[in-house]
Amino acid sequence: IPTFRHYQTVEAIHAYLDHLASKYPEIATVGIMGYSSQKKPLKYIKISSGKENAKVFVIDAGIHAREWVAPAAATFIIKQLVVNRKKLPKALLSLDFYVLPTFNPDGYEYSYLKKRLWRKNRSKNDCGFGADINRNFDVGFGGKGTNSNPCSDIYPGKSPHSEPETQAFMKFINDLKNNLSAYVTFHSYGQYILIPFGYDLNSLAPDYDEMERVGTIAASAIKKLDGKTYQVGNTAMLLYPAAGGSDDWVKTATKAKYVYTIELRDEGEHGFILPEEYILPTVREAFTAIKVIATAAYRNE
Ligand code: 0X9
Ligand code: ZN
Repeated sequence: IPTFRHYQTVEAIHAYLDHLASKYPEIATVGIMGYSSQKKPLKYIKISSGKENAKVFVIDAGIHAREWVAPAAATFIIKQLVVNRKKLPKALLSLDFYVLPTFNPDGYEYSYLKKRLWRKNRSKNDCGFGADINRNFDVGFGGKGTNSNPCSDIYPGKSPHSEPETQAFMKFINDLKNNLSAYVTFHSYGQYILIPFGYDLNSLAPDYDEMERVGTIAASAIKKLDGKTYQVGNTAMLLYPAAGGSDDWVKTATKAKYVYTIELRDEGEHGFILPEEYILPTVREAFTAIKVIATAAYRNE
């Protein structure tokens, strides 16, 4: 049972999902969308509204191995949606949530046990191991913010969708896509609420203005917690252009209106190595953003 005082192993996070599914079988079910290159399950939890044809909200985290606070945020959100269900507003009770807390379990474990600043997955290549899963999608594949050297941290893989984690995720989204209304992928760090597209400059996604409006509400709600500032804007303009991201792919391949990449704490003081005392305040910020986005998704179509 996570307390959010410590970063958890992949096994502990997966065990928590199984625990919730057995304790709350009416609400929570666990599934496996596929397997990583080292054959770890890509485990997700479905938190059901119990309503037929409910709108779907997909949340993932941990596409980058070293961004440990992101899987913690996804785990906290799961806990709020399942264990603290009685406290939830109607919008959150009316959506079906699918949460994948560890998108890159091989990389996370490698970062946890061997090399703290590892970013990519652990698939074999000519340099050794690893493709950046967030460069492996087909939207602008191999373009800005990528490097074809397999030793690079932003190596996109040998071809679009070459990585097993990418393939499993795509199949999973394709199965849900008719009802998909919102998608949030958690990363760290920088404190940004990023809006597609990110593959190139000067390319705003459909619904950009609406996403910006809702993102701005989320940032103000976050500010009321501990006074932290999250900047809201287009990925390529606010952060940098980077092709092949999961956000751009979801926005292109589905009808989801609300698609964001959220970069959690901090602003660079500790960077990826965020001390454990900041886990709880950070994951609360993540859940606050999800509440705002879910409310908008529930109201708008
Ligand atoms: O570079 C990334 O993949 C993300 N930043 S991070 O520092 N966590 O690595 C930002 C991704 C934003 N989305 C796209 N560029 N599509
Ligand atoms: Zn990241």
